[in-house]
Amino acid sequence: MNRLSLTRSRKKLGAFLLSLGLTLGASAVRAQTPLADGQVVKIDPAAGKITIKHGPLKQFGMDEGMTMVYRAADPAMLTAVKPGDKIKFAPDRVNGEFTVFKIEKAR
Ligand SMILES: [Cu+2]
Repeated sequence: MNRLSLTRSRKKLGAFLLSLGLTLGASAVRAQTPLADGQVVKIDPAAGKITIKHGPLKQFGMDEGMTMVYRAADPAMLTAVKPGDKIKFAPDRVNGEFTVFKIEKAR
């Protein structure tokens, strides 16, 4: 291996480690994010989507409550709740798409 290609592969490794770090960082943020309150309006298991009515989520520029569709990070989450259930959920935006990472029934 000549010196130039060694430098190139180091750069690739660096970029890989950086993206790995960003990915881990994002999930760490998710784990810490306080759960939002909401209510299940509709579930579409085939599409892996859930419609949730929720209050303001200022971190996403949602200054007022609304009803909106989220993608479920894991479709299995959608079997644990049904329309009408009050929930606590962990939302985030992934590639511009609102995604829910965790759903718990609220007591
Ligand atoms: Cu919203």
